[in-house]
Amino acid sequence: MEKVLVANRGEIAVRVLRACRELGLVAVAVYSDADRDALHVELADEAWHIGETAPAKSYLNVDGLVEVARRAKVDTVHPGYGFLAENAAFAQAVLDAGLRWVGPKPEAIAAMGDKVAARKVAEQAKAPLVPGSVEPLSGPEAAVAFGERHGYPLALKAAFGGGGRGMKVVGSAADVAAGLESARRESKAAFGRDEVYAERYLEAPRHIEAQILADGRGEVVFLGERDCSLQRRHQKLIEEAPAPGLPEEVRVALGKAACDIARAADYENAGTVEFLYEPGSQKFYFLEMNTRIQVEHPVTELTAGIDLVHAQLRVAAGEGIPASYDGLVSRGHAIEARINAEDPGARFVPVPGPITAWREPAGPGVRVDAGVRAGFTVPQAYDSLLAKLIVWGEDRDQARRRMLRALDEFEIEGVPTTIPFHRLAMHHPAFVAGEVSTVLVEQGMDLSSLQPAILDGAGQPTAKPPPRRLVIELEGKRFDVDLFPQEAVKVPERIRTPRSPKALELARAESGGPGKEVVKTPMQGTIVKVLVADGDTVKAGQTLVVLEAMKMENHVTAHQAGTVVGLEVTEGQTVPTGATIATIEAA
Ligand code: MV4
Repeated sequence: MEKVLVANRGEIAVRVLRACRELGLVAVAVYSDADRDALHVELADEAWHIGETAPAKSYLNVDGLVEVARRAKVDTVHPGYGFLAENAAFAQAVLDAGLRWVGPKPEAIAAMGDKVAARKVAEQAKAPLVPGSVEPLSGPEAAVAFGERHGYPLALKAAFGGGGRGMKVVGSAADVAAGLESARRESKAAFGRDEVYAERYLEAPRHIEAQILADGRGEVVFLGERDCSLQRRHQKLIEEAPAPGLPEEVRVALGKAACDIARAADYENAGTVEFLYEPGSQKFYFLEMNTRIQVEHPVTELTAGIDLVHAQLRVAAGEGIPASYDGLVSRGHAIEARINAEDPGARFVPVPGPITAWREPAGPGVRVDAGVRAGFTVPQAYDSLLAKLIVWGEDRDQARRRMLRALDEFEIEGVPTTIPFHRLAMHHPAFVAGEVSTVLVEQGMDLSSLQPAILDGAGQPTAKPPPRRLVIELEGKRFDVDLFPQEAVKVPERIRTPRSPKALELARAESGGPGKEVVKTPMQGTIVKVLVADGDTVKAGQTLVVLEAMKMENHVTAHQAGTVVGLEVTEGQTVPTGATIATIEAA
């Protein structure tokens, strides 16, 4: 192994390039139009342009990537996570080109990517499973029959999906048809296939996952678990290792189940076996296996004292699992906070745009894995992860305090980020107590203190005009004084509350007049579904269009009942923030 193509972008491309450099390997980056000035391009030994910004034209283009691998004369391809990392056809194309693939064999990727097949593997390995349908559902009738047998709510899941995309929870037989259609559509859009299966839905489980490493010759080691329960709409926000409060015998059983599943799948390289865990019963259930390095791998690295990407490259080179991995003991506690270009004060809407200032925290026990820097423009086309802030402490509380300190040091300007959310989370009594669950963020946290970012007229966050700084010394003590300019700041529509009848009248006029509601796009993105037509009657809360932005589907709804007039969008159209979708005339 001498030269590695890193078929990815952002922080994980940087992470892998660094590992290559440390191992004396030549690291080759690829980039799309939007990534010409990206950090991963600068840090690579070589960089090759692979196409337009749209992922399908660049980071998802199998033939284009294999062609670049050939022209760059690499001997190995590392896929990172996301994009083609769990695409068996890409792994096969890499192998067919005579190159090493840093990951499991295409057969294992395919088996685990098909969640129904994965359940069969777990069954064969005698690992515990959530009760569910083994075959994909033939239609709504089959789902209703399953609901009658196992009870509601049901989880309808994309058989070829993952990460919650394409998953819908249905509370009753009446919701099955709509839930199934929505799961199928999201799955088709995200993964190109629309098979869906059903499981009994657990109400407030913890998400605990096991990191394993397999040499492909039957040896599998368990490298520790991570708790990834703190998420919002299936987007993980905070991960930690070890899982707080997990009884030792459960940890051992979970590690063994993960290794058994990996062996049954004839697995090779690093992988993650996900479980749902119910603290009350101390029962855990196999969810799925991810056949890639994960975003949250650093918390395992810091507690196990290992480098998982080095290990991946070593295993791919045929060196096997490092001997020292046998008797690993976990030390201390690690927490990771995902720093996303999102506005936590506005329902975590992704906000692409230019980063005008960027200063990372440092100091004891602090690690930053970033994919951006000052001056880079965060593209709309990719996910919103800018960086991961990972801290290690001797124990959980030291790690938590260290995270708070590091969050305070992190300075990012130009785009809003999830940092204010993380501060709130680190102070939340349930988090402090280690009582995490997958519903904590959405149901247990009061996020109302998070202010929306200041937006300009077009709905984009203004790069806050930097304050003028004045340093004064008063009786020998230094004070930094920030002077803010006096111009009126345009307040975004969603936080404007008309206070007087006159203001109310003006607001109405602006919104289309009395009885009219102009529905606008809350963010820039692509219209993937138009669910209404001019003249349709809609109820308040009814979805008008589905808007995809930064890989998430967002349902744009009518706020009042009425008739749709002046529909202005079509499927496939790209829209900016604040574009008019339609007007709803009150009935
Ligand atoms: C579930 C579940 C409850 N019951 N399955 C969401 C992501 C996907 N990997 C599986 N997910 C879930 N599957 C059953 N039968 C709850 C979730 C779930 C979840 C899982 C892991 C992490 C966060 C989650 C948040 C909400 C729901």
